[in-house]
Amino acid sequence: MSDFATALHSAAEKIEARLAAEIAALPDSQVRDAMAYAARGGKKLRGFLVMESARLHGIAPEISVQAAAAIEAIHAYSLVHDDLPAMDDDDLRRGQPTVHVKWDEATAILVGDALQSLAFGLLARDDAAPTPQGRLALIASMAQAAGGAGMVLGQALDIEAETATAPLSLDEITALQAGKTGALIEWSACAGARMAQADTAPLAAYARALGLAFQIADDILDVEGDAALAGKRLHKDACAGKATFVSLLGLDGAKARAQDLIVQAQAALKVYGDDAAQLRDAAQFVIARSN
Ligand code: GRG
Repeated sequence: MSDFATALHSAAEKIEARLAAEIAALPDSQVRDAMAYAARGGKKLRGFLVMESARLHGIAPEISVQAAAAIEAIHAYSLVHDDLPAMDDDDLRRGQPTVHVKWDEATAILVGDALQSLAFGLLARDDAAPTPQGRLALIASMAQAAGGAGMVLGQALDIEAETATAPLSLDEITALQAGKTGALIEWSACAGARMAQADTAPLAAYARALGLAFQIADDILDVEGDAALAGKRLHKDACAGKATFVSLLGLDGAKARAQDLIVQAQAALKVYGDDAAQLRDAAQFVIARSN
């Protein structure tokens, strides 16, 4: 494994264990079991960004793992709700039946709600940041990133686009994705600076380019990933006539744009020097990934 893959794997294990322990401490219930199921697996890339950004600011992993678990709880909630019949209506997530398929829709709604509450609870813990001001900054910015000015807004725009008379323009799809997937990625990359009450601007610039590259890579994977080639991945957006970065830029254009964004993301990290090597590698990983 490369240094980056080892670092991502090691962070993912810590984050997953933290999240599993939090969920296991809840009263025994079906919703608790389904939360544990929804929180398992995945790359834990957002949590990794939190821990790397914290390390850049001299914050120990024992502290940053709380915020890393919190963002992964929010991400897991968003996936459970996104998979619901009222939204994307997906049967599989991370290679397993989705929560509403394995249990039912009511359980899936409650799992998302409870994961979101869990996330805010984690950020409010004494050990979520070195100072109360740091914790408050994490909580306030999470409310912004996850809510009606961030991820939820992006998701709402995406749903509206399904019934729009014309496909979205490049600017519109870029704005939609900045909320839907970009806001949580930006929160993650800025989290360490917030904990330390330091400048978030270089990390925000990094994350904005990274988030967009991530979404473009997702659109590319939809048309040429291993699963797509095997006919297993449903590229619903393209099938539904919805605009994607690939439909708007062409496959080669989308790849070139993603690569440009990675160069841009890496350039934004200059101020941190060699300390930001893992974040630079994370950017490359985002466009080279196969899932
Ligand atoms: C329901 C409010 C609400 C929001 C949902 C994030 C989101 C908004 C929907 C996800 C739809 C989707 C599959 C978007 C493509 C990009 C994306 C977020 C992929 C999943 O993220 P990964 O690849 O997943 O980081 P893992 O499984 O590795 O955690």
